[in-house]
Amino acid sequence: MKKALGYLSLIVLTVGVLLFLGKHSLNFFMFTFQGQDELFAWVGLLLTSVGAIAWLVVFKWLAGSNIQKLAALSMMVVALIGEFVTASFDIYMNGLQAGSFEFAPDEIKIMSYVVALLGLLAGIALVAYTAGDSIIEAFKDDDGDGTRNIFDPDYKPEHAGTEKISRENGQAKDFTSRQRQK
Ligand SMILES: [Ca+2]
Repeated sequence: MKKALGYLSLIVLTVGVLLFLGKHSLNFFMFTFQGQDELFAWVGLLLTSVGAIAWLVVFKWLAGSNIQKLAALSMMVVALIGEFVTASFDIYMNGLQAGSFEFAPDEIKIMSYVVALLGLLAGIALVAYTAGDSIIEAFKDDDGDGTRNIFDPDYKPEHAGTEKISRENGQAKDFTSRQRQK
């Protein structure tokens, strides 16, 4: 039950951040595509919020080789930066249009960055939470030859995979025994 609440929170956070920054990104793309071309504005989300989630899924469950992992991870970062840039620009434009009688454009600019940065940090935190272990794994040096796993052609992910599963099983056992003691 508690775990279900945890998952629910994670989903609410992910969807919320996706909607918040995604909507601002979408506004920006709508601004660049007018009239009938608005459909393409939605495709633009593949470069930002939706793209970040999609690359995260690719990194975690699809990418096999090191190059594929590196590409997925790089694109995830690119998409998050794209999200930050497009969303902050849209927030800024809205701020300017909303009648900037009391605020100087610079103040609106700073606040736009802060708001978009909050979204970016939430996005990074969600990425770290869902794929952090895999990312750390990719940047470890398991065979100790000085080359990180993700850059190392000698690295065998299958071996690390079984090792990881047995470690997870160990933790699961610890957890249940601790639960029983309570
Ligand atoms: Ca290595």
